[in-house]
Amino acid sequence: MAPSSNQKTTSEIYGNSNLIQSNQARNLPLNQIGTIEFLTDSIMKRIILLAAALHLASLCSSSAATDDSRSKKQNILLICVDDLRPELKSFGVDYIHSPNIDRLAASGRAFHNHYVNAPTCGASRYTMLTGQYGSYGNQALFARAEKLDSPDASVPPSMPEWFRKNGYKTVSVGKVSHHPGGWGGEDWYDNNVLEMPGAWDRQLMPTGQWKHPRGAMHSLAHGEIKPIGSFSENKMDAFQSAGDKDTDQHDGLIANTGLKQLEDLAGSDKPFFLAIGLIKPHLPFGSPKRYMEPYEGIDLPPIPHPEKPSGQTTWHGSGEFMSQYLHYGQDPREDAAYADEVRRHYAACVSYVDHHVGEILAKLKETGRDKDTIVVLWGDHGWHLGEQSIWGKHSLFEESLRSPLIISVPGMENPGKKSNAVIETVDLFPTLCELTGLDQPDFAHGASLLPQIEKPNAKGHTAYAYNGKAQTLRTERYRFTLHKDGYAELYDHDSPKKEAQNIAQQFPRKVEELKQALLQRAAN
Ligand SMILES: [Ca+2]
Repeated sequence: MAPSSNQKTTSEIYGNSNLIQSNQARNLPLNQIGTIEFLTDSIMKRIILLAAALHLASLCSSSAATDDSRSKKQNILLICVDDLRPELKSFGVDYIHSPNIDRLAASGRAFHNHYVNAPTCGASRYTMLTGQYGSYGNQALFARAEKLDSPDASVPPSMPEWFRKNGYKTVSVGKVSHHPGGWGGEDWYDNNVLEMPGAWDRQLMPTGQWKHPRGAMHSLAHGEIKPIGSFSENKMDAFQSAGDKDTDQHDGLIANTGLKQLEDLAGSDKPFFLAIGLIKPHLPFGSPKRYMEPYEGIDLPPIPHPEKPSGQTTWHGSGEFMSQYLHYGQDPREDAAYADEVRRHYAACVSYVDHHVGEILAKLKETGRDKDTIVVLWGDHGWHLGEQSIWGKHSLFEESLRSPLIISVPGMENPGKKSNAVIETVDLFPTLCELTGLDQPDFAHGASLLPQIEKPNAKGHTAYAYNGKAQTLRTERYRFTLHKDGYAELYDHDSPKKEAQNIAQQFPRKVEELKQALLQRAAN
């Protein structure tokens, strides 16, 4: 199973990223990087700084507001975690060992009803990074990049590009956009094919013994990577507990590179936007051995609503999990002991990621930049661990769409109080602009979460999502799903059955009301 070609060292990646920096500058459309805009920017910066200072004075405690760090904009540290459902102690899952993310939640605002806009990596990251709803599919950002090359196309800047244009140094480490590193081409390692042109001053992806970003994306210990064509043969194990060191599985490398970048950026005069993307708990569920220890021999709570839904829904046959990985004849849908084994390995991956989050937060504190850095932790979508008889994502049920979002602002009031407001991923872009005093991106589809950050009891709005076959709208009480053929699902979260019972037939007026609301959201 050892990969055979295209090995590059980390230092080469650093070298190539310098090349990318110059390529990006050359490729930026003139209307986004023109001289007039730069001249205007210096004037705008003063206005923005004044507005930001006034705003932060009201948001922050007096000690934080008088800190020297207010002389520049606050930094952003964005930690993206792949396929992380709210499987965390701070989100109510008691048996999970997640002390570091829990500490972040205790210092900030944990959004317990954050919903992604698309339950798959590429399409969800598109919405987070552009602030706009987009097409469904993992190639959404590459399709956007192609449009940038067209002289007629009008493509608004992405979130990192928006910050970059406003004086931030922007750096991406690991899986931030869909491809770890943000490149396309063979083995996702062609530095001339960018997923997000203009976004990053530096984009880094350590590969180590996994050889290339495609290998690192689906990896296990000892450099094992997922072979191409794994639907039919040469599959890899679905889970694994192996290795003594954190770098014996791949995320340890991403964390180490992220720590170095954080150290470097912390000493810079410029504000920074650093995004670090960890790949676990994405399949295969592999983590170093010690992360399994908290879960050995413990009883897991029963899987809620494990029955396959009847009637037309967005249920699927768990193809990614069942067909692309080895299960040695076992099936968690029919075997409770095997189901728990899978759940334990997912939990171990969560603890592995949590450890790296702890390292990153400790480094931020060590540099002193914790005083002027907004920290965001975002899961790109959820994952069914057997609920509705699904092992995977891609559905439009709660388990696929709900994911953790934590925003911690230095000096914020009521830290540690959770928000139950229904909010969605596209809200992040306007939120970070408001928090840092940047101009609002009027092209973004979301709403700033400043009300919920200031007041944990503030109401939210509705959350819209899509998966290519259907669209869905989550309100505070209901989930309404509309299929392309017009079929409707309606679920009442105030009822004991929640999403285990479609009540659309009984409540046609509610269906019509939510259908109109959904279509209005889809049209925007
Ligand atoms: Ca994902």
